[in-house]
Amino acid sequence: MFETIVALATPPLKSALAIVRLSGDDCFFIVSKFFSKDITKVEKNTIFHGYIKDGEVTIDEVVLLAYKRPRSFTGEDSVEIMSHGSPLIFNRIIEVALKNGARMATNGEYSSRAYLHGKLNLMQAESINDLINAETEESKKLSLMALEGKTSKLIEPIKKSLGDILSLIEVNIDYPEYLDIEEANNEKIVEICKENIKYISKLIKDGLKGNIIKDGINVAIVGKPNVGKSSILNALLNENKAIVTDVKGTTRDIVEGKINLNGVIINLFDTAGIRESSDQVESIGIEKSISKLKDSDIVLCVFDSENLDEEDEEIVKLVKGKNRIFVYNKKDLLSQKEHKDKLYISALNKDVEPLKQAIIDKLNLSKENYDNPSIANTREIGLLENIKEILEHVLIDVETGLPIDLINSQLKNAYLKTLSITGEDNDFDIAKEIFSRFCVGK
Ligand SMILES: Nc1nc2c(ncn2[C@@H]2O[C@H](COP(=O)(O)OP(=O)(O)O)[C@@H](O)[C@H]2O)c(=O)[nH]1
Ligand SMILES: [Mg+2]
Repeated sequence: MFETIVALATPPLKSALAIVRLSGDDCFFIVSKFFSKDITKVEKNTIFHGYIKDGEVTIDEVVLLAYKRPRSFTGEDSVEIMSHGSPLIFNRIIEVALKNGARMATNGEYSSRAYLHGKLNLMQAESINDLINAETEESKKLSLMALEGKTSKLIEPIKKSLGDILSLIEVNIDYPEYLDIEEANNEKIVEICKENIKYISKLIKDGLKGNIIKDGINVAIVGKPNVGKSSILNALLNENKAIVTDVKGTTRDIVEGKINLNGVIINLFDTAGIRESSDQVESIGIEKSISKLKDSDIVLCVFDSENLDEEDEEIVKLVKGKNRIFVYNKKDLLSQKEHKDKLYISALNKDVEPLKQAIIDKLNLSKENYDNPSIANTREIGLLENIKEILEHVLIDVETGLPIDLINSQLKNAYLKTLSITGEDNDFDIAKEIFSRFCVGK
């Protein structure tokens, strides 16, 4: 039994029109109680014109779309009421719907029902959220490919080959007397595991790239005081966002900005200069800088072009192991010859193009990363990593001669994890967790 849910599908603002959406088993029955026409007999998708009523009181003149299941987004009987876009009107429509037996939809409940009724798989449902939140054209394009089901197709080969080998092993375990059935020998298992490991590694690699295009990356600007970090932020943003002075310790709190480089959102964080400081406020700022540099994807390590000292060396130590770019600022003041391998810029002269290019190079994105579907979702990538680990384990176990039924159970586990990527394992708990991140009305 699917209760009838109601929510506003358009923004809660004044506009020309608003859409109130209902979906559920009793949807047509409930709507007929407050609409001027009886829609309970609807057999196919139909458009109506009529009035929303609360008893004798008319609330609005509307256009109503009735979708007969299964030909609706959710796969249930659904209604979209197009009213005039005044909050007074759409809120009243929701109120009468509630009064007549509907209940408010929870976060992502429409998409979750579409998933439960087999209209969307989990990857597609997740992509709806990505599509709505996409900040660049490029990110929107990737999310759309996922919604269209192109991304889920990437999982098919894993599902197929693991499914094949599992059934082969099962047959061998259950009917050892049928010798003509192809033997699921170790060689075959090893071959399939190796093929899948290779394929999954590529999916993960591409997925992480896709994830950068979809979600952007965090870049921290760090260095000792006065090297020009805030000036670099301002030059990259092309605005005077952070305060710039020649007083050491000017920046204390983290200053944020956002730029779009080749369709990738770069979240920039200008930080307090790192040095020994006895000033309480500055010290807190420095602690923030260090924690920011630790959880950034890329760190821009800024130095003065002219001379490096022990303070700079401390910074180099701090960013050890991070994905980093060494930036030599104040190129305009450089008295000696430029070193050919170093990246020189002048934030003062807004000469930061080489830095932008260095960030783009670090991202290492190819045309394929922008044009092809990829599994760019953290949950999905996590599952791929699990599957890969299991298969790597199976390879070791085959080598050490573990009995086939134990290997079989590991392969089964890998297969189940493959199904949970698309939600075909009916693991509704994962689904719940995902849909709770949606906003109501989707
Ligand atoms: N000559 C020159 N001065 C710069 C450049 N970048 C920043 N400065 C100056 O260096 C001082 C410190 O800059 P600021 O951006 O506040 O450094 P921060 O402490 O690292 O954030 C200011 O006086 C800036 O005008 C540059 O490329 N060339
Ligand atoms: Mg600063």
